Amino acid sequence: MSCQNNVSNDVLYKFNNKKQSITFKIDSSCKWYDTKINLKPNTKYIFTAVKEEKWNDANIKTNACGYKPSDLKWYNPSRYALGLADKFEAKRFPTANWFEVIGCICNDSNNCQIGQCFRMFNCDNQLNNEIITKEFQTFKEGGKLLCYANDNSYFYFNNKGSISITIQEN
Ligand SMILES: [Ca+2]
Repeated sequence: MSCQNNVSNDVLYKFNNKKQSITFKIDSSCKWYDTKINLKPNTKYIFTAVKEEKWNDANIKTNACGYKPSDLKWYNPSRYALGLADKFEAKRFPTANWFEVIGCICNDSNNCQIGQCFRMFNCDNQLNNEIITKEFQTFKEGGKLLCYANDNSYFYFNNKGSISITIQEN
């Protein structure tokens, strides 16, 4: 399945008042998912996903925090292939998990630098409840929010499914 980016081109979502929230679905097969959401500078945002909502990297089912090769069963060949790939920093955002949601504040996906991207959730330290979240993320510069499932640039073809993300301005 190729990338489905269903956000209409002529709709530019904006947060008009505080406490407003916007929910959208990121398709894992999109190298860049353009949310059309403009985030403001120096404003607090809360990002949330549901732990039970899953998407697939080939045959690996995971959630918005993704997975580490060591999470896979010993007999899964991906465990070793991806472990080796990690040594070469083969995923787009090397310090995040495979298939973790990455956000970028970047108006042009062709010219988006890694420094404009961030881990959308606090995946190294999640509370044991049914949501995945990161509270009070602020950005020095505002701009359009682009997202992706963290993967190797050449391996989006075997990605399936999408995950709902909610952003609330606090
Ligand atoms: Ca993949």
